[in-house]
Amino acid sequence: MIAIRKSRIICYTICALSMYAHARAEMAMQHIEGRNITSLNGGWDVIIDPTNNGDWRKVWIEPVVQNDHQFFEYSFDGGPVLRVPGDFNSQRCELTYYESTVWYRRRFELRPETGSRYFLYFGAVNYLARVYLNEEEIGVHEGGFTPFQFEITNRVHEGMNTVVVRVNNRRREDGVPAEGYDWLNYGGITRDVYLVVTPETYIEDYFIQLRKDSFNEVDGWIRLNGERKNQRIVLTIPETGQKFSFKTDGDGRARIHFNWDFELWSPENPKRYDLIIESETDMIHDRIGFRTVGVEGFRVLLNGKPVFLKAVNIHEENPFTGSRAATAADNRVLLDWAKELGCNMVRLAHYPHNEAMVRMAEEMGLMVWSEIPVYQHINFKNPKTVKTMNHMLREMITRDKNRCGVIIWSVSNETYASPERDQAHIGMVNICREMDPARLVSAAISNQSYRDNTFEVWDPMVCHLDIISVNEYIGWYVPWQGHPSDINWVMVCDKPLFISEFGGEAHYGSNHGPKHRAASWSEEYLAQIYRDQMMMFDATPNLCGISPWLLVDYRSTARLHPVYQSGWNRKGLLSDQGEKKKAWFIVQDYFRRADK
Ligand code: GCB
Repeated sequence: MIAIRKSRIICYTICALSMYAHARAEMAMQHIEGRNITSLNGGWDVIIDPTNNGDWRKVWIEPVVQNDHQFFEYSFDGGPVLRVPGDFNSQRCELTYYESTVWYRRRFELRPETGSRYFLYFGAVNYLARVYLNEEEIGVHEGGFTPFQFEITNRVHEGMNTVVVRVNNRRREDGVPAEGYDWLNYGGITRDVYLVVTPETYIEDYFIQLRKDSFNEVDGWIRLNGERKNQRIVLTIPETGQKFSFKTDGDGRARIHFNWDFELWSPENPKRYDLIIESETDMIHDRIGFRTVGVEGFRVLLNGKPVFLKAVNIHEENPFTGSRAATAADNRVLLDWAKELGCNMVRLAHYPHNEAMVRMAEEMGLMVWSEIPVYQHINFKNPKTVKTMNHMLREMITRDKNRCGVIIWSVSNETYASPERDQAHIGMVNICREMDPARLVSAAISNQSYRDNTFEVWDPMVCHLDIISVNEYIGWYVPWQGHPSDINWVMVCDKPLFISEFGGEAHYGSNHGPKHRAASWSEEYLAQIYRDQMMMFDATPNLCGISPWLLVDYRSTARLHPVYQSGWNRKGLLSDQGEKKKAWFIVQDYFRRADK
């Protein structure tokens, strides 16, 4: 009898558990640095859990020994401590290539006040995050490069509170990116964590940019979150002495619409304005620039004038430390190099980089190409994967839509054509246009053929995009089929052409074997690829810009040559120590010429 009852209880429990869905994280509020925040960065206690034992041991529950016979086979106390923000791979040698679970714990003290709301904000956690507060699960987030938050107003208590995060960076067949990619899979709480305090009704989000094709008409919106939906909003631009007033509707939304002759943002004059948005219950400061971007024939126009996109590809990695770029100093190293090269744009590959990087690029006069990690081996047949990529795209646009520096949203890199792929892409392009009609949309494509010196771009997807972005490795993965100046381009539709990737590998200072062989890994071989490419660019009529792959050598588990690569992709114009390869100077010269 007792046995029957027990099995029933077990059955009910299992059934209840299988019905239990994890709560999904909320989309993060706009401009986190402008909020009332307390940093939870610093040392977090961790449990390294390669085989996920922490799940059934319930390590989020603080173990308390009750009697002489009891013990627990886990503890955060006395274990390793990892730095947040930061990837775990570069912090302990046993984690160098680790792709599994690490549990993080951090405590914070609080005296909650009535009338305030509390949020836990994560800049990014790669890849899956499950978050617990005070021994209860509060929700999950999927995706390694976008921010998310949880409201914890009703869960925090006076005194000490404990956050535990289960971080898992295992590659997933249904993930975005999927299982195969050419960069190091840095796991961990890689970006800032904040405790955020807001008023009961707070300014959740806003979009303040110029209307498409306009030089002076701001068209956007502001959204409140909270009980007091109907409020007066005042937008002040102290520098111009302007004040604009709006009213939110029953959904807490106000349309922002006004005209003003702003000094427009451009690489030569990266002008931004201090802006104060004030509701009756909240206030936030931001720095926003205004510019317009569009396409006319084969040209990209910035503020109505043709601009040649002098870009470089960048991974979010500090080569000196071999770790995910996580600090302002890391961002500065990369962007200073891009400026020195002569760039007016950076392609932040292959995922949204940290928000401070995008802001810094804008401040330095660098236009930004921003991308989600819909990369090569993505499984478009799986509706769950498509849902994940759409959500990531929304998170990216939500975060950076007020950054005038961002001129292109890229929805993917080198995906393989199929009906499901096409459908998913059209869906993503529509999301971009709905959320943000004032920017260009593209995707780096590689569905093309190169025969008899004719380069044919046949991927029908490009016709849905504003510019055609092609990754081509002529001279490296594909040998030249004729003289570079005699190249013949065949395009599936007429649009400006951006070469989003090209290049080859060289080991800095390498001088082994004959220079005409790729297997020499020599700088001279790479320099020749660049000379040939430049010749080809000069003969490409609809070219609107180029972006070499890439700024600096970077870590990748896909690069196995023990002498020349040793776990590094060597396509950098700079070595991992920042030394300039010969190809660097060829690009620098080309960018100088492009200005004339
Ligand atoms: C590509 C990819 C980039 C790779 C690069 C390479 O086409 O877009 O992520 O790392 O080639 O080095 O082969």
